[in-house]
Amino acid sequence: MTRFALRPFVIATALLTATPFAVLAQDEVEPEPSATGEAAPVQGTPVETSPPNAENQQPAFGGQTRAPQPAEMPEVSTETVASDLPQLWALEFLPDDRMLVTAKEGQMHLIDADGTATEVTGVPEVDSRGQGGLLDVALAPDYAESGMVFFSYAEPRDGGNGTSVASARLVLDDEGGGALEDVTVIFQQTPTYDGDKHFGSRLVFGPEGELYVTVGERSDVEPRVQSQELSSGLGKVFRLTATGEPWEGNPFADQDDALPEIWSYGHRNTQSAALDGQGRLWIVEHGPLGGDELNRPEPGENYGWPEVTYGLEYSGEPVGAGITQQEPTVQPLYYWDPVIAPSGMAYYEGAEFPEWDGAFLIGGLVTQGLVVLHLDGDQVTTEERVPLDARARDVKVGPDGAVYVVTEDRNAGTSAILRLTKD
Ligand SMILES: [Ca+2]
Ligand SMILES: [Ca+2]
Repeated sequence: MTRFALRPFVIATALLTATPFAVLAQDEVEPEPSATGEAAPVQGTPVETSPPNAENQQPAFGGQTRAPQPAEMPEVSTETVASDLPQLWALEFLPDDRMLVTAKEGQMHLIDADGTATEVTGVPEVDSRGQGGLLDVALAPDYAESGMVFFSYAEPRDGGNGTSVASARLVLDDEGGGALEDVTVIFQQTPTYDGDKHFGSRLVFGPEGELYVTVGERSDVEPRVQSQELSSGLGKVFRLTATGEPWEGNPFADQDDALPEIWSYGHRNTQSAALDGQGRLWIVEHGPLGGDELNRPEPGENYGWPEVTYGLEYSGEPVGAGITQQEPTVQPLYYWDPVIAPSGMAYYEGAEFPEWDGAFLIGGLVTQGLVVLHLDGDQVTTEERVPLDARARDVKVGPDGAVYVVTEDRNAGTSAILRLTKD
């Protein structure tokens, strides 16, 4: 069963209750044309109006889900920067303001200001079946001097595949493209598993140059329980050096039978990660049927999956014993039911959208747009949505302060890049 398969009763629910700002779309089928824009959002009321998948669950604290919409919501203008690109996964801006993008099937491209894409050669072979492929890319903190880039991908291996991280030097050419040189695999998530789901991943450099790597737990019932096992690399956040060694001071470095690269555990499938203004790592995890989670992973902590979750199995049955809260697992700071299906994530600081200063912008695959979370400390105070009528795969704040969103059309196997400015 795939991550996005919805059962018929859920589809029926969506058809009956979908509203312009709570589109619960069946993910394997192109959704009905959205009614986006026909009604104005109402401040003070939650943007999510569909019924939860899990009817009888209670949040651990007020505001943990369905936060109200903010008083100030900007009008957003959208223009298409580039279209008919291969299906993309990730976007980063180079210091020269060009965009470096990864394509799921295993290519990288540089995109210039007029939307022209030119290939970057040297990407290793990837396993692009299912949710696999070439995944995230990150620039080294010293990229301007070193030219080093890091990328994650579903690596074909003996006996299956797994998420791996490689570094390379990006050598730009005079034709608008470039080449990856000195490609080195610095980290391999283990164990290898023969599947096509839940590879994660995101790569985020922290303020000291530490590299956070988020991964998945490979989805199936047999491997997913390894999220709780410290000897397994499934369902973890890792903290590494740029050469893939455990970062000094990692929480399990001195513990027998624990992987020293682990930062936190009990995660499901994390495709969304960003630093906040204080340099702290935040992530958003895919839940199953309900139960997408915002977390701020702290060292050595257990985030519960698959023993503690607000999500249900895709069958509608409880996950495990159906436990939503249990010490000492850490509660999500916020959760969604029904899901948004989180992809990329950015922390907004910029002049274009003063209303969004200090907010997280999260791409929604199922919700087909941006989710904007405003916080006070670690508490989510408001949630707003920016409908884009397309699956949002990655989100970045551009050097101009505009918001850039990678969208994908899986049926066509194409992507576009949208530029969002204030109307
Ligand atoms: Ca990235
Ligand atoms: Ca959790």
